[in-house]
Amino acid sequence: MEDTIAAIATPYGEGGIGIIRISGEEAERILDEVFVPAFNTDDGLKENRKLMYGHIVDPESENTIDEVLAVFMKGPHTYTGEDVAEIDCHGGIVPLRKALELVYAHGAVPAERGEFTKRAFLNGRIDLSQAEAVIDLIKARADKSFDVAMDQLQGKLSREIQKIRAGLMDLLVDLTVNIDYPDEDIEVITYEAIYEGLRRAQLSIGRLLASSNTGRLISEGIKVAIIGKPNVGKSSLMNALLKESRAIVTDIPGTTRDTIEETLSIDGIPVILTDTAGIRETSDKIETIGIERSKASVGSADLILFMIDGSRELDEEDRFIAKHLEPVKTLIVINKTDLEQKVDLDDIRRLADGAEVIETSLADDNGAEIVEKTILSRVMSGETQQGESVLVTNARHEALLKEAAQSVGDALVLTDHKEPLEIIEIDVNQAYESLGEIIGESVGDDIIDEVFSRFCLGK
Ligand SMILES: Nc1nc2c(ncn2[C@@H]2O[C@H](COP(=O)(O)OP(=O)(O)OP(=O)(O)O)[C@@H](O)[C@H]2O)c(=O)[nH]1
Ligand SMILES: [Mg+2]
Repeated sequence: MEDTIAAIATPYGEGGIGIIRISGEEAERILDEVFVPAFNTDDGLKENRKLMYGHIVDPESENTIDEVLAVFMKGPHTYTGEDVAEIDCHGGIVPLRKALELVYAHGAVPAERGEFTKRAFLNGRIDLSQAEAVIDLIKARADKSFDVAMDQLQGKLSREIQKIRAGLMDLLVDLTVNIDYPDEDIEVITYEAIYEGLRRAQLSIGRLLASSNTGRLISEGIKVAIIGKPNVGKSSLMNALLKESRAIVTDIPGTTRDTIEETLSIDGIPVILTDTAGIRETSDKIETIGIERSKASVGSADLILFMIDGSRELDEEDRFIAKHLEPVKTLIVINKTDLEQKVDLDDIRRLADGAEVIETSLADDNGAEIVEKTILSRVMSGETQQGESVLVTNARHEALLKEAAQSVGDALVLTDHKEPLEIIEIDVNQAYESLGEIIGESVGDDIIDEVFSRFCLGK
């Protein structure tokens, strides 16, 4: 953290402005050297947080590099917690590169991915789960994904974790006192009290874990694959959900040859939708490859829309596909209900036992609505529907919560068996540590590096 770092903070390409961000002890000196204000102010550059108009000038050659606005912000009340300077250049590749090179020539070093946010974390301005929320916020593809990231950035998850940890810490203090000074005149902790404290932690951790499935889907998007034999209306459904004619639709079976992926938002939830080639026996080389891809997308999907043409009788092709689907991940969509129906609902239920079945007609303008509603209810299933609850969106957090739940569970069993306090204390401590890793207390450098490697440059 001794280096002063610099990077372009805006996306690569053309735009109104592009911003160079500098952070570290040398930020003020570097800005002073490369920036010439157009107007003399009494306080000069030292005037904190004042946006100044002027030019970036190479002091050696006296060449003007760009016409800019610049600001200096004294730490610690900055994004990184350090002294920060920002230069608003013209948003082109060349002015930004030239200005950045000059900044490097005057002593800054290139920032690594996420290094500004990493410094904010290391300087204690935000905790690790808040830092992770920053990148989720940037990558959010739909409104709800953004909302949960914003909640996390503002510390909603951190506070919940701290509350559980505080409860465990109370337990640890009581346990330690009773272990270390068993003969002293102090209040003796009862197994009942330990049990109660652990139970409370277990419930809170369980609530967070229960939200993680929904949380992940909201944050990363739910992967939905439309599967079925040829000509059942898969591409028609894709187009209806996207509200544009993205995929080719014809009455010729085998129209779609390759998988098509598009992202859309249903009520603020990102959905990554894949239309696939109809699965059937074929000798066509291209179609065969397409069908392989269809099968592959079954594996990676969170939800499979298995489409069946209601106007035709179930056949071997439908049965073959059904055999390869997991019922819990499958939603059977019987399409073409506007035509005379030849399928038998009971047959279909037998086809994929336990899978939910809906009926629709894409000949109808609102045909996709029932599909949208069902996808939504899948995402928002369970107890996580209340807007107020904290959602766990991150796989790292989920894994640590599971570890903590395991330790608390073990401690509960030991308490139940009235095992020695020393042994119980080990598990309670372990749970406390696992939860601490979520907010970045007691985490190793490798984990920190991994978290920030997901970031973009300049953030
Ligand atoms: N009557 C009626 N026709 C439909 C309905 N949905 C789709 N179709 C028609 O069915 C035919 C096949 O539709 P597609 O969407 O291309 O079917 P697909 O499943 O993508 O077919 P492949 O790409 O060949 O696997 C087209 O002529 C559609 O217009 C529906 O609900 N009712
Ligand atoms: Mg198609």
